[in-house]
Amino acid sequence: MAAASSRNSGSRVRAAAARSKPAAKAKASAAVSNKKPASKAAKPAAKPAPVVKPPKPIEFYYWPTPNGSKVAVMLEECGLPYEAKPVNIGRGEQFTPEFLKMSPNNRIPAILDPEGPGGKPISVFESGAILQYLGRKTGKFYPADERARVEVDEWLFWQMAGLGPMAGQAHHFRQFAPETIPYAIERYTNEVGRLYAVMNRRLTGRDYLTGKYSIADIACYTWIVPHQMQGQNLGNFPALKAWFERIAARPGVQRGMALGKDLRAPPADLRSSQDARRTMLGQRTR
Ligand SMILES: N[C@@H](CCC(=O)N[C@@H](CS)C(=O)NCC(=O)O)C(=O)O
Repeated sequence: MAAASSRNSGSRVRAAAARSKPAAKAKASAAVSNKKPASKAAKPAAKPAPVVKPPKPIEFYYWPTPNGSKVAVMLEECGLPYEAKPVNIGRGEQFTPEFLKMSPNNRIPAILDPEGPGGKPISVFESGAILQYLGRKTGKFYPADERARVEVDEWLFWQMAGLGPMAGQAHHFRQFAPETIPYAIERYTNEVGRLYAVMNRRLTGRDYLTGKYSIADIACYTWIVPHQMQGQNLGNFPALKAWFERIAARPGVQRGMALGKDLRAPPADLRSSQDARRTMLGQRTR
């Protein structure tokens, strides 16, 4: 597995800096109180400010694909410190025993949070489960109110079970399949088009899939980014297009989408690289 991306140290510092502010204030006020003239009666020595340890970074195992980018966006949006650990899925790094311990389905993304429940490490695989975990951990983009949460879950699962897999098949048959199979191309392009129309209807008169910007929007967004590879024209879906541009304008989304950009291989590389083809497209029962 490759070493942590240096791009990421920036976000780690940024999140850590935000957290250290209260400690800095506490120190400053302690310093001010120390300057007071000694009073007649000796006062007990001021308690030293508690040491606030910066949170340990979350280890983020990823490759810059729609499922990997979802989690990158969420980490950036939440301002969580993280260490990016690229897993080159074209070279088969998803099959290493260390990775399979965290992600038994040999798929990215996965995270390892050294400060999980009870302060103990926890690993999570499946992008939807990771988004929910980070949402619960931070209280961000995943409402605690049950009615609002059910709505977010509905659209998150819609993406996980519908949009993602169908768009993935469209990518496969349109760009990567060794032979052109018109039936498969038509079937998956039509199904993705149907799903885009469902989203377009949902987004008509709304800014986000549910009440507020949430993990459901994040999950769907990264799958709409490669709409051209799915044979879709956003111009046919005006509400979806407006939503897409709204999400794309968010700085956290832009930072998340930029993670690992330099690692991304153009589709033509996967089509022509025999090794990557065997690894990615030739998997059988193990
Ligand atoms: N349902 C999984 C799907 C993950 C997935 O398909 N990941 C792909 C990249 S987007 C992968 O790791 N492929 C490696 C392989 O095919 O061996 C999730 O959302 O986490």
